[in-house]
Amino acid sequence: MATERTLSIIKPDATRRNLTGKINAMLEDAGLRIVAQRRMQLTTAQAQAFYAVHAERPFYNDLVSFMISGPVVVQVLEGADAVAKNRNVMGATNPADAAEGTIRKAFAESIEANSVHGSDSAENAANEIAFFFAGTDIVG
Ligand code: IDP
Ligand code: MG
Repeated sequence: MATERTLSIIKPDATRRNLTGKINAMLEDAGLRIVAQRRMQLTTAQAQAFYAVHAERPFYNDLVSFMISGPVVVQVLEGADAVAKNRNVMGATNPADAAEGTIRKAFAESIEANSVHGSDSAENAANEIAFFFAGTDIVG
Protein backbone atom coordinates (compact mmCIF):
# COMPACT_ATOMS: atom_id res chain seq x y z
CA MET A 1 0.00 0.00 0.00
CA ALA A 2 1.38 3.35 -1.02
CA THR A 3 1.40 6.34 1.29
CA GLU A 4 -1.19 8.72 -0.14
CA ARG A 5 -2.81 12.03 0.63
CA THR A 6 -6.50 12.85 0.32
CA LEU A 7 -8.67 15.90 0.84
CA SER A 8 -11.26 15.87 3.62
CA ILE A 9 -13.84 18.54 4.46
CA ILE A 10 -15.77 18.70 7.72
CA LYS A 11 -19.04 20.17 6.47
CA PRO A 12 -21.19 22.96 7.99
CA ASP A 13 -23.68 20.58 9.66
CA ALA A 14 -20.78 19.16 11.68
CA THR A 15 -18.99 22.41 12.54
CA ARG A 16 -22.37 23.82 13.67
CA ARG A 17 -22.71 20.95 16.16
CA ASN A 18 -19.09 21.36 17.36
CA LEU A 19 -18.07 17.92 16.04
CA THR A 20 -14.63 18.79 14.59
CA GLY A 21 -12.72 17.10 17.40
CA LYS A 22 -14.86 13.96 17.43
CA ILE A 23 -14.52 13.60 13.64
CA ASN A 24 -10.78 14.21 13.79
CA ALA A 25 -10.48 11.48 16.44
CA MET A 26 -12.29 9.03 14.14
CA LEU A 27 -9.98 9.95 11.26
CA GLU A 28 -6.89 9.49 13.44
CA ASP A 29 -8.19 6.24 14.92
CA ALA A 30 -8.62 4.97 11.34
CA GLY A 31 -4.88 5.46 10.77
CA LEU A 32 -5.00 8.80 8.98
CA ARG A 33 -2.71 11.71 9.91
CA ILE A 34 -4.00 15.30 9.60
CA VAL A 35 -1.06 16.97 7.84
CA ALA A 36 -2.83 20.26 7.01
CA GLN A 37 -6.02 21.81 8.34
CA ARG A 38 -7.85 25.15 8.03
CA ARG A 39 -11.25 26.34 9.21
CA MET A 40 -12.79 28.67 6.63
CA GLN A 41 -15.99 30.12 5.24
CA LEU A 42 -16.42 29.05 1.62
CA THR A 43 -17.64 31.64 -0.88
CA THR A 44 -20.39 30.76 -3.34
CA ALA A 45 -17.82 30.76 -6.15
CA GLN A 46 -15.54 28.38 -4.24
CA ALA A 47 -18.37 25.95 -3.44
CA GLN A 48 -19.61 26.05 -7.05
CA ALA A 49 -16.11 25.41 -8.40
CA PHE A 50 -15.31 22.66 -5.90
CA TYR A 51 -18.50 20.77 -6.79
CA ALA A 52 -18.45 21.66 -10.52
CA VAL A 53 -18.50 17.93 -11.37
CA HIS A 54 -22.04 17.85 -9.94
CA ALA A 55 -23.24 21.01 -11.76
CA GLU A 56 -25.86 19.12 -13.78
CA ARG A 57 -27.25 17.20 -10.80
CA PRO A 58 -30.65 18.29 -9.42
CA PHE A 59 -29.18 18.80 -5.93
CA TYR A 60 -26.30 21.08 -7.06
CA ASN A 61 -27.77 24.45 -6.03
CA ASP A 62 -28.92 23.11 -2.67
CA LEU A 63 -25.52 21.54 -2.12
CA VAL A 64 -23.74 24.83 -2.81
CA SER A 65 -26.13 26.67 -0.43
CA PHE A 66 -25.51 24.06 2.25
CA MET A 67 -21.72 24.22 1.87
CA ILE A 68 -21.72 28.00 2.41
CA SER A 69 -24.23 27.87 5.29
CA GLY A 70 -21.46 27.89 7.91
CA PRO A 71 -17.75 27.27 8.36
CA VAL A 72 -16.02 24.18 7.04
CA VAL A 73 -12.73 22.59 8.05
CA VAL A 74 -10.61 21.63 5.05
CA GLN A 75 -7.86 19.13 5.73
CA VAL A 76 -5.24 16.97 4.09
CA LEU A 77 -5.09 13.41 5.40
CA GLU A 78 -2.05 11.21 4.91
CA GLY A 79 -1.55 7.49 5.34
CA ALA A 80 -1.32 4.12 3.67
CA ASP A 81 -4.10 3.93 1.08
CA ALA A 82 -5.47 7.23 2.43
CA VAL A 83 -8.11 7.76 -0.27
CA ALA A 84 -9.82 4.40 0.31
CA LYS A 85 -9.18 4.46 4.06
CA ASN A 86 -10.94 7.81 4.37
CA ARG A 87 -13.86 6.70 2.19
CA ASN A 88 -14.22 3.67 4.48
CA VAL A 89 -14.31 5.65 7.71
CA MET A 90 -16.65 8.25 6.13
CA GLY A 91 -19.31 5.69 5.24
CA ALA A 92 -21.91 5.78 2.48
CA THR A 93 -23.17 9.10 1.07
CA ASN A 94 -26.66 8.45 2.45
CA PRO A 95 -26.41 7.93 6.22
CA ALA A 96 -29.31 5.46 5.98
CA ASP A 97 -26.89 3.20 4.09
CA ALA A 98 -23.78 3.95 6.17
CA ALA A 99 -22.16 1.14 8.16
CA GLU A 100 -21.82 1.12 11.95
CA GLY A 101 -18.62 2.79 13.10
CA THR A 102 -18.49 5.27 10.24
CA ILE A 103 -18.54 9.06 10.58
CA ARG A 104 -21.70 9.44 8.53
CA LYS A 105 -23.52 6.73 10.51
CA ALA A 106 -22.56 8.49 13.73
CA PHE A 107 -23.16 12.10 12.73
CA ALA A 108 -24.79 12.74 9.33
CA GLU A 109 -28.17 14.47 9.39
CA SER A 110 -29.23 13.64 5.80
CA ILE A 111 -27.92 12.59 2.38
CA GLU A 112 -26.97 16.24 1.83
CA ALA A 113 -25.87 17.29 5.33
CA ASN A 114 -23.61 14.27 5.68
CA SER A 115 -20.84 15.81 7.81
CA VAL A 116 -17.77 15.03 5.68
CA HIS A 117 -16.34 15.12 2.16
CA GLY A 118 -13.56 12.84 0.97
CA SER A 119 -11.81 12.60 -2.38
CA ASP A 120 -12.87 9.54 -4.41
CA SER A 121 -9.61 8.86 -6.31
CA ALA A 122 -5.91 9.67 -6.08
CA GLU A 123 -6.21 11.92 -9.13
CA ASN A 124 -9.14 13.88 -7.69
CA ALA A 125 -7.34 14.04 -4.34
CA ALA A 126 -4.37 15.81 -5.92
CA ASN A 127 -6.65 18.34 -7.62
CA GLU A 128 -8.79 18.90 -4.53
CA ILE A 129 -5.75 19.34 -2.26
CA ALA A 130 -4.33 21.93 -4.68
CA PHE A 131 -7.72 23.71 -4.67
CA PHE A 132 -7.27 24.58 -0.97
CA PHE A 133 -3.61 24.21 -0.01
CA ALA A 134 -0.16 25.30 -1.11
CA GLY A 135 2.56 22.68 -0.81
CA THR A 136 4.13 24.66 2.03
CA ASP A 137 0.86 24.40 4.05
CA ILE A 138 1.24 20.62 4.25
CA VAL A 139 3.60 19.25 6.88
CA GLY A 140 3.84 15.46 6.74
P1 IDP B 1 -19.78 11.59 -1.71
O1 IDP B 1 -19.67 12.84 -0.86
O2 IDP B 1 -20.13 10.39 -0.88
O3 IDP B 1 -18.59 11.38 -2.61
P2 IDP B 1 -21.20 12.49 -4.10
O4 IDP B 1 -22.09 11.63 -4.95
O5 IDP B 1 -19.86 12.88 -4.65
O6 IDP B 1 -21.06 11.79 -2.67
O7 IDP B 1 -22.05 13.81 -3.78
C1 IDP B 1 -21.40 14.96 -3.25
C2 IDP B 1 -22.26 15.51 -2.15
O8 IDP B 1 -23.50 15.96 -2.69
C3 IDP B 1 -22.69 14.50 -1.06
O9 IDP B 1 -21.71 14.27 -0.09
C4 IDP B 1 -23.91 15.17 -0.49
O10 IDP B 1 -23.58 16.25 0.39
C5 IDP B 1 -24.55 15.74 -1.76
N1 IDP B 1 -25.50 14.81 -2.36
C6 IDP B 1 -25.25 13.67 -3.04
N2 IDP B 1 -26.37 13.06 -3.45
C7 IDP B 1 -27.40 13.85 -3.04
C8 IDP B 1 -28.83 13.77 -3.17
O11 IDP B 1 -29.38 12.84 -3.76
N3 IDP B 1 -29.54 14.79 -2.59
C9 IDP B 1 -28.96 15.84 -1.93
N4 IDP B 1 -27.62 15.95 -1.80
C10 IDP B 1 -26.84 14.97 -2.34
MG1 MG C 1 -17.90 12.57 -4.15
